[in-house]
Amino acid sequence: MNSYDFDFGGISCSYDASSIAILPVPYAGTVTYGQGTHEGPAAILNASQNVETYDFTTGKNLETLKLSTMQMIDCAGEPEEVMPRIETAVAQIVSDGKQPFMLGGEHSITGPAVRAVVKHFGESQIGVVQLDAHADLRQSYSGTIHSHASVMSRVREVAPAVQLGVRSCSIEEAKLIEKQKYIILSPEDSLKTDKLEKALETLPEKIYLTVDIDSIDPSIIPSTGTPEPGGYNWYEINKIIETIGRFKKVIGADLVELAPIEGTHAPDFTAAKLAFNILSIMSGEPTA
Ligand SMILES: [Mn+2]
Repeated sequence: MNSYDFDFGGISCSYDASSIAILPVPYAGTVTYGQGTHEGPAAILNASQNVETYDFTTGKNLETLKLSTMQMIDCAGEPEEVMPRIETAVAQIVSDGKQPFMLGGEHSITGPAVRAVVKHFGESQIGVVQLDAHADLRQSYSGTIHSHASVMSRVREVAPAVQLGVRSCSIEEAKLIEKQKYIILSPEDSLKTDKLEKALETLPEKIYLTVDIDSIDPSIIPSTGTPEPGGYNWYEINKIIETIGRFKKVIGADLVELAPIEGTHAPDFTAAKLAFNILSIMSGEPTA
């Protein structure tokens, strides 16, 4: 399953008329544990066809979103070849005045997307919020600086970041976090509104939001490369996303690391619905 015939959610604006461009990036080049993240974009696009566009709990009508779904990025080749393709595609979307929303793919794809938005909006204009089980702060991993386990090191080279939901890292990363005074909140701390607001206050108004699906508890999402117990439940992650949307302007986002398990479609559907909720805060769609 490496191709798709779908527009996200069955919503098909022309690219010109759209305000958000969905960019599927089926990259899995540096995966180190569970395989299958290259199938994530197609699984999310497929599941999104079955998500009700009216949300009874929030009163949001997602049919009002102006979405266009782009061709999948060609992810064949070494990371040094693939990363520039991603940066170029995201740069084009933002220079056309649209918000990029990437469907991964493994987490390393966030690095070039953040570089593109920082180049477009200017240094110190963009902050990054990451929802993730892992700190992803290794300088390099398995011989490449473009590893999923290094993505926040790449991000922090170009933009300040707040990392939420983190519950796993190496001792070297823990020392780095302490030395650099990086703002990294556990799932529990990030759910305390005062702590979350204080963390968000350190960032510029414009935010790139990167959501690793493993920030959610693996009992809900077993379909991910590196599952880590102790994550958010459905209501918790949405509460955090809502809070980010209330305090910041989300100018770009991604949802990464879904590795679909054949026959287990609830995680794919959950990811598609989460994508809808992220798109909803990006568009500023009012809550009833
Ligand atoms: Mn990650």
